[in-house]
Amino acid sequence: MNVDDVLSAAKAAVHGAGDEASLEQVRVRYLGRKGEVTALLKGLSKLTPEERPQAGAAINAAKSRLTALIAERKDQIAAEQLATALAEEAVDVTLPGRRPGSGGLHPVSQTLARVEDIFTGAGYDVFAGLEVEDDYHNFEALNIPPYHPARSMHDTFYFDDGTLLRTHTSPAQVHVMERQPPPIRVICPGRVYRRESDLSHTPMFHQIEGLVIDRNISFAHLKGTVTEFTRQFFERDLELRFRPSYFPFTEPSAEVDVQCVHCMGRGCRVCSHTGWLEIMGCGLVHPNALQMSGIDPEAWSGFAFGMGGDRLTMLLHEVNDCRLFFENDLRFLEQFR
Ligand code: 2U9
Repeated sequence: MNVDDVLSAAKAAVHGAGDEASLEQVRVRYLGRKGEVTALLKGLSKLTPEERPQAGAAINAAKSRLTALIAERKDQIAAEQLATALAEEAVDVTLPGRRPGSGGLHPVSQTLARVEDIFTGAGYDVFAGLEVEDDYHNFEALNIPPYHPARSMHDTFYFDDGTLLRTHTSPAQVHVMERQPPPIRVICPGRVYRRESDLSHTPMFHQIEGLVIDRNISFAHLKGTVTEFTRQFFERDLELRFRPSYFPFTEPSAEVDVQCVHCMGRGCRVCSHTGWLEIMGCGLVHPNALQMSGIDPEAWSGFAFGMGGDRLTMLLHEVNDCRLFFENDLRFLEQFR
């Protein structure tokens, strides 16, 4: 084969190489130690001394040309690969960005707000009070003197300085009575603490208590208030049942059951087949509790009620395990946004 034929075959091969690896194969095939151009150079020895300079110059020229062509093609391939990569990895800057996830109120906070809305709509004030209280406001002012058996039910967290974590929100109402002359209409939502922890008790839980003090307040006012509240809270007309009970701070006292919101009273797992769900405790404020906070029980009377915020949330959303509200698993919480 002569130089021109080898050069034109090599040129075609260089153009046909699509990537660096096949270009390298072409280089080896023509310019390698056993390559075709190298073979032509080796063949020079067979020529006469007269023919050799011209033939040698032609082969060297072909070799330089081919080397340059390979280098050029190598740059081309690199440029093509860069262009493809840029096209594939292109970012569409006109696409909308990812928005940060929005937060939401915890389902129990939503329940507290829902109860507050219902009562503020009826003219009540909201007073959250403080979580650290003293023995007087948490117990004594509520007709729970030292050694009263009710104290043992409250399993209190005490601090060294004589203060304690409130075991109910009732001390908030005591502060309202001390500061404000009747008439009083107030709702007190918040966290309360008791030293108990098992399947149905957590050391911190939520309560919402209400207090009304006015002239001639009777149990009828309490029943009417509770009935209208449950109607608004559950958005249904549900049967109510008042069972006699005992609290040191109310007399008479009652516990209120609502017709089961799941089975409408027919009996199901949620209501343990009784048809009823307990939703609150209530009663007429004990005269001693009025007296202790400077309100004359001969001139004024009142009613009070207390509910568990976590329990109300469970009933409203048909959740059967209160631990779910404390684990803060977003997959659970996001369902209430
Ligand atoms: C004052 C006078 C009376 C608040 C009341 C209850 C009944 C009651 C429980 C409900 C579920 C606590 O979270 S729970 O376990 N509460 O049954 N609470 S009457 O009575 C008061 C409060 C303040 C000055």
